[in-house]
Amino acid sequence: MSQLIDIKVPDIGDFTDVPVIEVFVKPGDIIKVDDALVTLESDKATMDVPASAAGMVKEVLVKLGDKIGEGTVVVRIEATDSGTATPAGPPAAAPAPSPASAPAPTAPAVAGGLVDVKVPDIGDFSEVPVIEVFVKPGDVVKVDDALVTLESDKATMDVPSSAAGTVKEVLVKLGDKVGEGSVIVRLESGAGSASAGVPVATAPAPAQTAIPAATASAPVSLAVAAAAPTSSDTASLPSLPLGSVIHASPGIRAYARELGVDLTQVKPSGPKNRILREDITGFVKDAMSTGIVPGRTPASTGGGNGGGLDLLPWPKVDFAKFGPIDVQPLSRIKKISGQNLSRNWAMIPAVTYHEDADITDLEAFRVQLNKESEKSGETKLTMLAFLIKACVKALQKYPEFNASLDGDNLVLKQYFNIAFAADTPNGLVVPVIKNADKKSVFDIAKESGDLAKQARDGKLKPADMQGACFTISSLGGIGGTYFAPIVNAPEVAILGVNKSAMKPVWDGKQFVPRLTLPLSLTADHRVIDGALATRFNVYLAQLLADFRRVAL
Ligand code: CAO
Repeated sequence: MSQLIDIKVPDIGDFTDVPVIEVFVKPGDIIKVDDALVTLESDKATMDVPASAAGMVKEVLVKLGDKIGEGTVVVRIEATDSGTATPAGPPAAAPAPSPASAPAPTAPAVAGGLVDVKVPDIGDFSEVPVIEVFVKPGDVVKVDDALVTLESDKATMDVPSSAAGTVKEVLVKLGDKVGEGSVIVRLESGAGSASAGVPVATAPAPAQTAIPAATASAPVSLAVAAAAPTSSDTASLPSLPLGSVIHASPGIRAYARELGVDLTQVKPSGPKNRILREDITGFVKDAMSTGIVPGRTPASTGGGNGGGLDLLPWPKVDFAKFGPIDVQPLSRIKKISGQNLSRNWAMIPAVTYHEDADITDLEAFRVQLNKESEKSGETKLTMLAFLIKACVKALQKYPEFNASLDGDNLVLKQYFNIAFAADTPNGLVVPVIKNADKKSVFDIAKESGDLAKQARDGKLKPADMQGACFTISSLGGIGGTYFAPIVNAPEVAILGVNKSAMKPVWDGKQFVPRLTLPLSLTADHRVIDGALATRFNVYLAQLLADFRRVAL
C-alpha cells in the first residue's frame, strides 16, 4: 500500500535559515532515492538536499528564496514501493556535510609568523576532492577569503582562510582528496591578524577579482546585464529537469550572480560537468560580442513557443570545399558597427512603420532654390537637410522620440542632435548634426555635406559621432522602396528613407501624379507604441508635404 513520506532537510551542521536557490521537482515527478530535490546555498557552501525515499512527488513545500534549516519538510512523496523508503532524517546515502564556514577553520601559528590554514570540520566527509584552488604563493588574502573549493557528490564548499596574510605555500592541488585537518595553505600572517581575524586591507584574492577591465568597461556589458536575468528574475525561470543539477562552487555562483549570468545557460567545461570561472567569463564575452544572451533572446522569451530556443553555434563550413574563395578581414568599422547592430537587433523590440510623404511641392521648391543658388554660389540643398529639419519639428511635437531608456526611466532630451547614416568605403558611420533646431536648412545641408565627406575620407573624430538623439538613414540616392532600419541604441527610433518616385494619387476626382517619398520609421516598442509611431509618421509626412508647417 502506498504511504506518504515527508522528506526533510538533514543535518547541515550549524547552518539555519539557508536560502533555497534551486528547486528540481514538482508534483507528479517520480524520484529515486538520492535524487536532488532542492539546492541550498549559504555564502560559503552549496548543497543539494537528496531524496531519502523513492516515489511520486505529491507536494513541494518550499519555494525559491525560502530560508530553511535542519528538519524543514522539503517535499511530501507517495512512496511507490515501501521497501525503498528509508527512515526520515539524514539520508544514509548522502549526508550533507557541515558547511565549511560554519566551524571556524583552525589556524595555529607556527614558527616565524607562519600560519597553517587547515580544512575545518566538514561533518562526516573525508577524502573530498579539491576542485578549485584560488590562491598561489605571493597572493595576499584576508580572513574568510576562499582558498579552495571542495566538492563531494552532494555538496560544494569553499574553504575560507582563517587568517590574513601572504600565501607562502599552497599545499594542495586540483584533484587532491582532503579532509578535516588537511593543511591547505601556509601563510605568513599579517601583524596580529591571524588570531584576531582582523582582515588585512590589501588586494583581494584572485577568487574575488572582477572580470577583465576591458570587458567590464565595454559599453555592451550594460546591455548584456540588462538582458540577463537578475537574481529577482530567477523565480520566473523554469526549474531544471530532474537530475540537471548545476555543479558550481559558491564562489562561482556568486561570480555569476554579480555578472547577472544565468548558470543554466552556461556550458560547463570542468570535470563532472562543473562550471568553472572561465566558463562564465567566456559566456559573458560571447554575449558581448554577439549581443545575444543565450536563453534570453527575443525568440526564446517571447512566449508562444512554450519552451525557449537555445541558439545553435555559428555554422562552421569549409567553403573551399565547394569552390575557390578569397578571405578578407572585416574593416575595423564593420567589426564595431557589427557588434552594435547585433546587440540592437537582438535586444530592442523594434517595429517598423511605413508612410508615404507627398514631396512634389518640396522637391520643386528645392530644385528652384538650387537653381538660384547656382548663381549665388550658395550650398546645394539636399533632401536630407529638409528631412533633418522636419524631423526636429516632429521630435518637438512628440518628445518620446527624442528620448533614451535608462533602466525604468525615460530620459527626455531638450536638445536636438540628429545623426545620419553615411555609407563609406570602409563601412557605415553615423555623424551627428548638433543642435539642428538652431540651424537653417542651408546650414544643415552644408554641415551634412562636410561631415559626409569627412566620413568617406575617414576623417571623422569621435566627437562628430556622439550625442545623437535620433537617426536618419537615407538610401534615397541609391534607390529602394522601403526597408527596416535598426534602432541606433540608446536612441529609441530611426527613420529610413528611400528613393522618391512619381505615383498616381487619387485626389477625390482623378488620379494625379505626385512625387512620393517612402518613409520607414523603426521604433523601440518599449517606449513608442504603434499609434504614436503612426502619428509621428503622419505628422512628418504633413510637414514634408507642406514645408511651411515647419515654420509654425
Ligand atoms: N529620392 C530621390 N532622390 C534622392 C533622394 C531621395 N530620397 N535622396 C537623394 N537623392 C538624390 C539626390 O538629389 C542626388 O541627386 P542629384 O545629384 O541629381 O542632386 C543623389 O540622389 C545623390 O544623393 P546622395 O544620397 O549622395 O546625397 P544625400 O545628401 O541625399 O545623402 C548621405 C548623403 C551621406 C546620406 C548618403 O550619401 C549616404 O551615404 N547614404 C547611405 C546611407 C546608408 O547607407 N544607410 C543605410 C544604413 S543601414 O540602415
